Amino acid sequence: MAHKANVLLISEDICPFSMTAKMALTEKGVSYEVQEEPLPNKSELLLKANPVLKKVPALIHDSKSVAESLVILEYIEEEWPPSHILPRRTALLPKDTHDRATARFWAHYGNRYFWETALKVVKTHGEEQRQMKEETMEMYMTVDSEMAKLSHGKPFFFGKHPTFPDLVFAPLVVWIPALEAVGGMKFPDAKLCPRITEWVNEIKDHPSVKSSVPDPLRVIEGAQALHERLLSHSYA
Ligand SMILES: N[C@@H](CCC(=O)N[C@@H](CS)C(=O)NCC(=O)O)C(=O)O
Repeated sequence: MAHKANVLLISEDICPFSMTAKMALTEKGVSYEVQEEPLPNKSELLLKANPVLKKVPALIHDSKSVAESLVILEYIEEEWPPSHILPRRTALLPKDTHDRATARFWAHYGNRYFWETALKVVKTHGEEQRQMKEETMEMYMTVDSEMAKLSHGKPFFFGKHPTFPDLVFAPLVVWIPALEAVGGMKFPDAKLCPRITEWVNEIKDHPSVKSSVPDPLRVIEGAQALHERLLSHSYA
């Protein structure tokens, strides 16, 4: 059963960082409301909730705001800590201290390096886009080999349950088709990246992921609009 909490997430439906925050709240069974921003237009509420960076996602809990998706993940894990007794709540970090640090490292890598580069595949064109595709491909391969070592044959980065890095990379389930349709970037072949291919197949059916991502066609449409908007600016 969802726990009652006064939680509002300011989001954009195609934004991978917003999807991660939705997945974390769902994993914890926290009921929340969503305000989807019509980016590039920003509501007064977003500007008030994240006055420094003015980006989604921003979480408002009991009238206090938290910005940046990785900070939001940490907040959610602390505010609704893992519990075996009712209300049961899943852990979003592994138990071992070193594993926790490693989970945070891969979440940071996904947020700061992977997504920033992969999104540029749809935000750029020409030589710059070619370079972004190459860098994204290299990162897929890095993540593939590291995930293979960390997961010890289990479905997710740190075992049977998704943790921070799984939730950071999980929006790929709807972004892979958009990167291909809008940026011409194919997902690596299963022979090249077997572990991440298996992981995508597993995580796409995970309940908190399924309920937090939009229709892939909507992501393609949003990515196309972003591509056209940014290109018309760069030619202006
Ligand atoms: N590092 C931030 C990235 C957030 C981000 O880039 N959000 C984009 C949408 S996906 C945004 O709000 N863009 C509007 C803008 O930059 O003005 C996070 O993890 O929350």
